[in-house]
Amino acid sequence: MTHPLDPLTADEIAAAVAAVRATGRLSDAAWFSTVTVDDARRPRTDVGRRARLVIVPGPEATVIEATVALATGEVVGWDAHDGVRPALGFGESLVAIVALQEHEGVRAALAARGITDLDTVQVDPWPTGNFGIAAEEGRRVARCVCYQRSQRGDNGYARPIEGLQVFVDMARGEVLDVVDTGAVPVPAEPGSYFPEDHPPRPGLAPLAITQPDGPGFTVDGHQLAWQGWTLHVSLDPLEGIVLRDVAYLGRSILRRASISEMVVPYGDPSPGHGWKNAFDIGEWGLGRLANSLTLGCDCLGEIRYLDGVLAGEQGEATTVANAICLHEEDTGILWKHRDLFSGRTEVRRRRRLVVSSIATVGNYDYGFYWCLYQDGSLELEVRLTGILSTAATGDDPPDPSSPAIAPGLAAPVHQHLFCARLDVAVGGPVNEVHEVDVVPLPAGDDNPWGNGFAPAVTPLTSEGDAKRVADPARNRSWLVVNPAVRNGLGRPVAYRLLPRATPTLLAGESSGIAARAGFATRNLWVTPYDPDQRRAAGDFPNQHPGGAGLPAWTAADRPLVGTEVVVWHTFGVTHVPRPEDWPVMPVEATGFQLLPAGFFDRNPALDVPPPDHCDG
Ligand SMILES: [Cu+2]
Repeated sequence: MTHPLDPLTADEIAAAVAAVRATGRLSDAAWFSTVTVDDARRPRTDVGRRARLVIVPGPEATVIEATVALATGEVVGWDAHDGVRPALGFGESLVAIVALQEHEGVRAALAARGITDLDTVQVDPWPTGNFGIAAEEGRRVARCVCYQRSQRGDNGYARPIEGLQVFVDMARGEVLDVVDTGAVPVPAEPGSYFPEDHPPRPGLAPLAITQPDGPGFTVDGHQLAWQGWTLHVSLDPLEGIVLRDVAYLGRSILRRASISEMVVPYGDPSPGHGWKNAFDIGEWGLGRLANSLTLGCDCLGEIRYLDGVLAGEQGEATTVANAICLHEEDTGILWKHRDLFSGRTEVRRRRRLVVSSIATVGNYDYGFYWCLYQDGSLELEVRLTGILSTAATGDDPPDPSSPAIAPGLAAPVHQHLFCARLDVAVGGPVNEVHEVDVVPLPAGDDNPWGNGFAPAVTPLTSEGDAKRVADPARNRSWLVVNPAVRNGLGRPVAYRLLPRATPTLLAGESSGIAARAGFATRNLWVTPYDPDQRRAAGDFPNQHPGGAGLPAWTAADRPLVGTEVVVWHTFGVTHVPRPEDWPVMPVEATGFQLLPAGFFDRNPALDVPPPDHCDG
């Protein structure tokens, strides 16, 4: 089955790239940041399938967005944006590393630390951010930090080469500046997490998950069906998994859902680390960095996979095999009651369909798990693992913003803040969003014992009203309501966005990152649907001075009533590193839930069959 917004095929990528090359407007130096299906316009505004290409024409800070009509091969859009950068290029990252390795000043700084074998030096290019450095104007810059490996397969993060930052013009392979604030001893302890150094513990009994008749879902192209759910699943080079047209029993819930941006700001204010932050979508890309998943390792059970077809930087189609894992999981009980009067028991097992992918972004690994349940609820769980970003401390006393995790080694505190973009269509396209707090009622004649509490509902009628933060003490949630569709009780149908206890950005208001990651200063934003408003920090956050995306769009304070709306939910974790997070982090999870709230007239999972041998 094909969908108008299926990801581009390899042939379509080739045709789109050929079309823009045929204009003669690109030099040989041009490279392609992303080539994707153009989904800015919804399918119903039928312009046919189009490709959207983000092209980097040369070494300047200029990006071209081109649009190609795939039916005709016609280039129908060509917009040059000056002063913006795409996500860091993989090719350019290698250019930056080579430039650093060949630079005399860098070699001298390493030699002063007793390091002369450059084969042992791991170089990590970071997005440089925007700190008003004049030399970065008009350039695409990486700020590189280094680690010393004792051998190639080591965990380099065990041995930071502290006090050294190298600014490189990635496009020109030019070292702009070598900042050396002085050597700190490289920690001696290795950071192995490999089995050869950790003899396996005994006693792990075999656990087999089998579905002898195959899984209970069907996959047709990118279209998925399971237990009443239907949805379209694909991989975007930046956003990773994208869900479209999510419906239950044919009733619409979401038109499109994805993580639109994420940022990892660090809280150590020292010169070596205070600049660190990364927009892992806009500056790197979760789909571009998606792993090929392995049966029995990343996913267990009866698995089906979707490949990701993406464009390489030279415009060639590339395939990430097994980029998205589809499988069912048993997660305990769905519902149960034992009737004490009759002795009859009814119990149902809870099954969920999990759509997942894992992206490795430098030292971190992020797993994204979209889960659908038989009771009409959805959940996104993000699992964070991988390796901490580290600092060598020598004999310095521990700093509260950079806890010690191993001898001579610390890890700066930081946050991982994700912004889900939920193009909602609960029971139809026109939705409203209401905030619901559960609050005590004032004592009085209506509440003589003072025990009363009740939900207090506040419609969020404009963008300004809808900039909200989570409040777990009041059970705060946000209802997405369709006033035009009523349930059997005469009430508007709705879904509830239930946040976890989740932070907002902790960097101060005056910080550059607060301007650049404005989306992270609130847990909720709501905007009227606009096809060009896709990513929470704007389309090009790399080196952006700030203000783009949600803060800019919502400054107009547009009304949110009687219109199609997009719900943006910022969630995540504040990570204070523990020794137990070293040398590799046990998974930490964050996410949110979407629960039907009057969308159905009763528990929609009464018809889940009882398990065998559990009758009465
Ligand atoms: Cu972390």
